[in-house]
Amino acid sequence: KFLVMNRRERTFTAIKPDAVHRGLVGEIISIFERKGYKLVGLKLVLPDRKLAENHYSELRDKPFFPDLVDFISSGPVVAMCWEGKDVVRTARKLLGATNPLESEPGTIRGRYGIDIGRNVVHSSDAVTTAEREIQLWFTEHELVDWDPAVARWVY
Ligand code: FUP
Repeated sequence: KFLVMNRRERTFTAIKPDAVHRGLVGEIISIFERKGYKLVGLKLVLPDRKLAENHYSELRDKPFFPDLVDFISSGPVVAMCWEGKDVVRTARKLLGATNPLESEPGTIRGRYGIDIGRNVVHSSDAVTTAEREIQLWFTEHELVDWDPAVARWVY
């Protein structure tokens, strides 16, 4: 029973405006697809300040909060929901550390980021955070519950 639930874990991942501007959207989606995760939600959003503030509400007292909100609401964000085994923690590994000096070269941030404030991608830091962020960014009917095992046209 645990395994079944675990395999359906979902996370919220976002491609930030810097990465959209730099043409990294396909590359980043590809990394999650090839890792083996299933895309259940995908849209391009221009987040308003309210959404950006709400998304980062836990950081509201940090000195970089105003810049962070400006940045996230400045340009398109690709909002995604990925599903699969341990996806919350694995996605964080694929992203790499927040600080560019600590993100390993093989990770998304390690490969593409040099600035902590423009660090290419976001992904929920815990299962409970993921639930909150998925609800914040997606409506229920925007999440598609599909099963790759029933794709009868793949031979
Ligand atoms: P992460 O979960 O890796 O995105 O990291 P945090 O939640 O700690 O930070 C959220 C965002 O705030 C980061 F993606 C970038 C920004 N940030 C700064 O701009 N300066 C900092 O010193 C720390 C974080």
